[in-house]
Amino acid sequence: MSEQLIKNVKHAFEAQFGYASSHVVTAPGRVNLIGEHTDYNDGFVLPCAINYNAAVAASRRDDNVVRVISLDYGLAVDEFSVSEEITHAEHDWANYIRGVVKHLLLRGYHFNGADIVISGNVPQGAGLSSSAALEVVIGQTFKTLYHLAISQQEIALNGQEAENKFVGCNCGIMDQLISAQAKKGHALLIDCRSLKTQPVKLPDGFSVLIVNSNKKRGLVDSEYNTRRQQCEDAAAYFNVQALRDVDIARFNDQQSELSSVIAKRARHIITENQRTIDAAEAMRNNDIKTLQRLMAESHASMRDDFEITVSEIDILVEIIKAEIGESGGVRMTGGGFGGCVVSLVPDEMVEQVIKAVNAQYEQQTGLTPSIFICSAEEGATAVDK
Ligand code: GAF
Repeated sequence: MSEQLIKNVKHAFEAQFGYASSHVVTAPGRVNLIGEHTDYNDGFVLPCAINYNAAVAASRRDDNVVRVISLDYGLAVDEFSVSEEITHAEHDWANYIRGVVKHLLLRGYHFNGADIVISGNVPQGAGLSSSAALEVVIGQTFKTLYHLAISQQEIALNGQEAENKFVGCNCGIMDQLISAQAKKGHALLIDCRSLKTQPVKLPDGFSVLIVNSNKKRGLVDSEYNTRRQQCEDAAAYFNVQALRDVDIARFNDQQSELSSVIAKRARHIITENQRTIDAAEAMRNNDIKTLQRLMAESHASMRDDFEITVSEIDILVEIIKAEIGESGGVRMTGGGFGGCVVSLVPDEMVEQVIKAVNAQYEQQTGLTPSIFICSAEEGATAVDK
């Protein structure tokens, strides 16, 4: 799938700019197996990168101009100068690029201009991090073109900073970090406080099946920011830097004066952190039964305590759960309010699960699902010269 994407950006570069690109760079979207909304609470997450990417063909320019052509927006063009004064663009997609370039400069990296053609096949608005893939691919492009001495971790932090400060979404670090640092065949257990990562091999004989509910996500940013504020209020109540610092015993002991809504939000984060650590351990031990239970508990916690699922997502989870029983796991993935479910399905049951989803989901919701069988892929990389 991404070979086609790479061909497309290379050919379009030559057709649009009249010469061959010097480099092609890709960065993947991601799916989170468990650990939802824990990243901005300094907690743990367990995502893997998927075989859907943002791809760039690029070459240096020496006139301080960045000229970007987007294949996904009908060859729309954005042009700006390399300067710390970069302002907002007319097109939303271009703001991710401008934000990344501006923040690289603010971090003290020096570089000149670039010709860029960009395209992606990460489904947009599905909770699979098409924005993070875009931020990371641009950081990786300037690193590659100008041999910048920037680590993969800093490319991720820079992408997050661009999204927080330039695009205006207060996201955590998970999506950019997994897109920049993922390991093929593995999920990464990320400690979002220290940013240390531990690769955890995906269980043999299982497929990562993602189903997009195609439920249009509404109010995502405002609901996301509200959840974030509620978590900060809870951390202030417990007098800690972040909810990462509260365990369930302390929560049960001291939560009585919290409002019921804030208590539910905090309980999700505190229990989800522990589930994420336990899920990584279960994966290491090939203990699918435990993994299945933790994913089911995570889903229930997102539905009942954090209140970020919608009925279409709950229906999808039930359809898949009824097929796989205790042989695999399923839960909502990503920020919530629509988007996708992720499931770990034994290879021999994949066809049966797809059949069940196709037969039942549309009938129950009126929406047509999109189904992706994914592999866990490597993070951002320059693919050729
Ligand atoms: C979105 C955010 F961008 C991530 O940082 C994370 O908080 C996630 O929602 C929820 O786990 O993808």
